[in-house]
Order: sequence, then structure tokens, then C-alpha cells
Amino acid sequence: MTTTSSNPRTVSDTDAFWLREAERLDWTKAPTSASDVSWDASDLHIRWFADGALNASVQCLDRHLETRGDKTAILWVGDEPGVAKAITYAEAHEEVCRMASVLKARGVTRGDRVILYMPMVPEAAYAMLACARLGAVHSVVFGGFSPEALASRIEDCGATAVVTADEGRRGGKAIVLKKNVDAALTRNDAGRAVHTVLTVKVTGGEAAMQAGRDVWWHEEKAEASSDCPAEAVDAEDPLFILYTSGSTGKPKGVLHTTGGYMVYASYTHEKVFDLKEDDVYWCAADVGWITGHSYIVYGPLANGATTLMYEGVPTWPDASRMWKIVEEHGVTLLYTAPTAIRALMREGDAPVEKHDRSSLRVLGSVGEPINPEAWRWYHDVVGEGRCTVVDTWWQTETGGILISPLPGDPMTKPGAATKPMPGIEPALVDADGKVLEGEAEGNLVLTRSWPGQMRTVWGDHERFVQTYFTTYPGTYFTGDGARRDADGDYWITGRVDDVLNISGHRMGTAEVESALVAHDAVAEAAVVGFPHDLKGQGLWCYVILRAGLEPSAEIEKALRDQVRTEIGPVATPDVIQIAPGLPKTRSGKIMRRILRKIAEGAPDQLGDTSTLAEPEVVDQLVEGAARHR
Ligand code: 6R9
Repeated sequence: MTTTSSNPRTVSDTDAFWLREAERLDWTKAPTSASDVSWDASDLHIRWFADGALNASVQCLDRHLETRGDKTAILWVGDEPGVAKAITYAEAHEEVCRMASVLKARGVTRGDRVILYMPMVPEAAYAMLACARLGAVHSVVFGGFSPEALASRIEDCGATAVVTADEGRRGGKAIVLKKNVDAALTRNDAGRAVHTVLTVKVTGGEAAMQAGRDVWWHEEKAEASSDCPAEAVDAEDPLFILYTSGSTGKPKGVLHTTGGYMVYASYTHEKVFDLKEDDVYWCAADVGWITGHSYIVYGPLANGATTLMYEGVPTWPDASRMWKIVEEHGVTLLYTAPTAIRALMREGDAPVEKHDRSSLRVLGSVGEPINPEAWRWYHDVVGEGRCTVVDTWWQTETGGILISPLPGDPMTKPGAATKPMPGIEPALVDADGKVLEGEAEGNLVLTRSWPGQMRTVWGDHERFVQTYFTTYPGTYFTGDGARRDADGDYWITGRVDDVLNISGHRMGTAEVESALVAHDAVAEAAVVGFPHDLKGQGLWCYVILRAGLEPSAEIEKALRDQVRTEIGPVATPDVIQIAPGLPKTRSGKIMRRILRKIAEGAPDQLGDTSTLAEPEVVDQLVEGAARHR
């Protein structure tokens, strides 16, 4: 398959290119070959640097000790203003070794799965690296997910240990974590295999400790050895599983392996941010997301950078908090999400201008399409027109950034992710899979593997094959749509499947629907996204009640709570519209296109409704929707 020729970053021999990039790591055994990949559905496998051996925690810590032992590895900034802590590479190394010793003594070994359910404290990074040190596989579950969501992940990956905290702090509020873990471990089979819950004392809030199973980190740490040799694992040994939403079914466990992922995280972090030795780099994501994995922990630490880790939220105690942090700590590289940029933009320029931002050099954006207005504000106001804005497009599945501007590029296209990274080969295809050349809009696919690509869906390889490689055979299908302009620059237009992006959080419509129908009052539900000024997309839920039930404020509230309980507060519905029926084809398929238009407030653009089984439902829905606006 040919790709567009207008990519000036083209690499001619990709295997040679990646083998050279692999030299950025300290391998225990250097690889002699790069890719061993087949995207053929009948024999799908993805392997990189397969004869190499290494340890990820050594890349992030040990190898820096000699030259950067006293350099700040993690610059931790607390939720409470004025609270901060600089942790050197030597200190981080010691903490990680101790935590690895504790886990090892409790029986965690190579290949075991460990769930991390953590707030944004340094121990979250220690726990990831401690697992990596033992060759154990971590799976970080975002602290905003409910016990139910946590339980299903514990069960799915068969975790034997959990690392958590008593509570987390965010925006002046305490988030209960240990209590949620306890609740999760009593759900179904989730608790059966878990022998250890290692608990970090963060707030001193209440935490019930179950004898034998639950231990305090501060107590164990005192006894633990700071000498814990790293296990050299094969390049293709799993490094972590991270659950993410797809268009169908429950979240899938995206599996990343060690060698390729580390090469790719390090490579992209250095190039996209034009990293220099003295940079103070701040990625304002949560470690519960892939952005936190690749660009708070693995990429920056592999590169020996100073990575700022912020416990709180961008808008607390007020809208100047981020800029205060930038000024206080001399942040040079900032990486955040459009949803945060929009929220801060709304507060005007004054909170920004109050603080000195002359240290800033590169401003990154990730997670969702950035609207040109937000891009301009980020560039003109935050960056004083002086900084490079890198709008980085990628996914949990891709491990790292695939399409992005690079420092030095002209900043003339607000909202364009521009060009693929060297070594990355995207293409646009139409609905039939025909490759589109030149200026075009279509479905975004990748035509060649890269080291950071996910390897499989944990426990369900067939789902991996079906989800990504059968829609347009021979390519990896991203689920995103994109436009390519006359200069060959890519503009991501958003998901073309049933995946929603709420404030940069990925969510499947199917997940929310199944949470709703799990409630006794609900006969049927259909969920769509609609444009939302702050969140990018909001959740609009159409619900049909069981016969005999009348719509009421109580039922609406109960359903909202239901979704929060099943998934977590990130999935709180914006609108619950109790409806008499759903627009369906005669074969019973829900016509989401129509539901989306109604939720958007564009009932005049419904298109062809002639195939509907009951066309009158549409008028009732339009009328009902008006009441929710
Ligand atoms: C890294 C991350 C992936 C989905 C992706 C796309 C959207 C991410 C974007 C972007 C436009 C960007 N997305 N970055 N859309 N421009 N710069 O966010 O991973 O949580 O898996 O979400 O996010 O739709 O497919 P993940």
C-alpha cells in the first residue's frame, strides 16, 4: 500500500531507523533486529527488538545514577498551594527498590499482574517502576473509577496484588481509595486471588486494614531492603495493561510490552518536546491514563528529565494555579489537554498574566481535537506567541505520539496535528478501504507498525484482531477520521465509531448504555455524544422506562447515580432524556445518526428518516430534547 508522498519526515529504511533508535536504551542484551510483524488477520503478531533484553526501571533510574544522581527526577507539587517536594534520581531509585523489595517479599514475581489505584503522588510512579523492576505487569486504574469498574479490571487481568492509598487529594477534596478497593475486592471473584493490598498513607484518612492482606507502605518500607536487583526481561515481556474503552463491550486491556514501548516513549518525548538537559517538564495528565504512563513516567524518566507531577486540578484553588506552578518551578515544557485549556480560557487572560511565563518553550496538547480558538489562546496568551504549540495525536493503543508538529515547524495551523513522526506511516481510506491520495478526508489508518504499538488485548487476542485489523485489511484502523490538506498536513476530525471523548476521557456508548439498562427502571437506553463547550463532548442519554413507570426527577437522579456507580464520576450523564421510543430501522437497529442530530439541536438535519419503523418517534424526541436545553 502506498502512502502520501508529501511527508518530508519520511524514513526510507524503517527497520534500520528503529534499530538505531533502540540504541537510546541501555539493553542488558542489545537487539539485533527490529520488527517481526504481521497484520494478516490469520497470523497476527507484532514483535519488536525480539531478541533484546532489558529492564524498564533500569532505563528510568539506574542508568542515570552516575551522571544524574542528584538531579531532580520527580518534582512533586501538592494539591495544597505551597506544598512541593523534589525527589532526585538517587532517591527515586531507592524508593523504587524498597517498594519492589516489599512486593517481592509478598510473592509478586515476573509476569504477575498488579493493580495500581492511586492518587497523583510520587508513590504512583514508584509502584509502576517497582512492578517493572520485578518484571511484574502493572495495570493502573484511574482513581476516579468506581469500585465496580475497579473490580472488573482486577478480575479481567487476574491481579494478585493492589497498590493504593488511604485517600487522594484533588481540588481540596479527599477521594476515598482504600475503601473503594475494599468494596471492589468483595465483588464477585475479584478478591479471590489478591494476596496483598499495599497502602500508602496520603491524607491519614480512615482506612480499614484486613490482617494478612493489607499492609502500610510506610511500615513495610522501613524494613525493606534498598537493594533489589532488576530482573532483565525479554523485549516482548509485558510491561503494563491499561484498560480503555472501545465502541462495543466492556473496556479492553491494552497490552504494551517492554522494549518497543520504552524506545517509542523515549524517542517521542525527546523529539516532540525538543528536550534539553535543564528542562522542567510538566505533563498535567493523570497516571491513570496512557498520557501519564508515557509522558509523566516512562518517557521523561527514560530520558533523564525532570518530570513535574501535580496532585491537583488545573482550576483549584483558582484559575491561576497552573501559571503559578509554571512560575514557581520554571516550567519550560507544558503538556495538557484542550478541556483544561478551554476551562481556563473562560476565566480570561488576567489569571494567566498575573504570573511570569517566560520560562515556557513548548506547549503540548493531547486527548481531543483542539478548537482553533483554544489553540490561539494557548499560543498567544499562555505562550505569549513565542512558544511552539504541539498538537499531538495518538491513542492508548499507539503507546506514544504518532502525529504532531515538531519544534521549529512554522506555527500557522491552529488545530492541525500536521505530520507523522519520522518512522510513522498514516494513510486515509474511504469507507471501502480505498486509499485516498493528496488532499482528502477519510478514515485514519496506519500502514506500518511502530515499536510503541499495542501487542494484543489482554486475554482476548481475537478481539484485538477484529477491532483494529479487519475493517481495512492490511492496516491498523484508528477509529478516528482525519483530513489531509494540500500541504500533506493532517487535521484530526474525531472518532468515527461509537467512542466518546468527554473532557479527554474515552468512553464507549455501549458501556454507558449497559450501566443504564442494569437499572430496574430501564427497558432500553441509547447514548450519544453532543458538542459541549467545556468538555468537548457531553453525554446525552435517551432512556426508555419499563412499562408502568412515569418519568420523574427521582428516576433521572437515580439513573445518573447508577452510571456514576457502575463506571465513575467521569461518566456522569449531562442529559437524561426519558423517551417514549427510539428511532429504529425496520430491522431493529437504533439510528444513532438521528439521535446525535437531535442532541446537537439540529433537528432540521436529520437526513433520510424513511427507513424508520416508527417515524413519529422522531418528533416526540425532538420535542423532548428541547426541554433539556
Ligand atoms: C492519548 C490519548 C485516544 C483518542 C483518539 C482521538 C482523541 C487524542 C488527539 C485526539 C484530536 C488530538 N485524540 N489526541 N483527537 N487531536 N491531538 O488521548 O489516548 O485516551 O486512548 O484517546 O483521543 O479520538 O482516538 P486515548
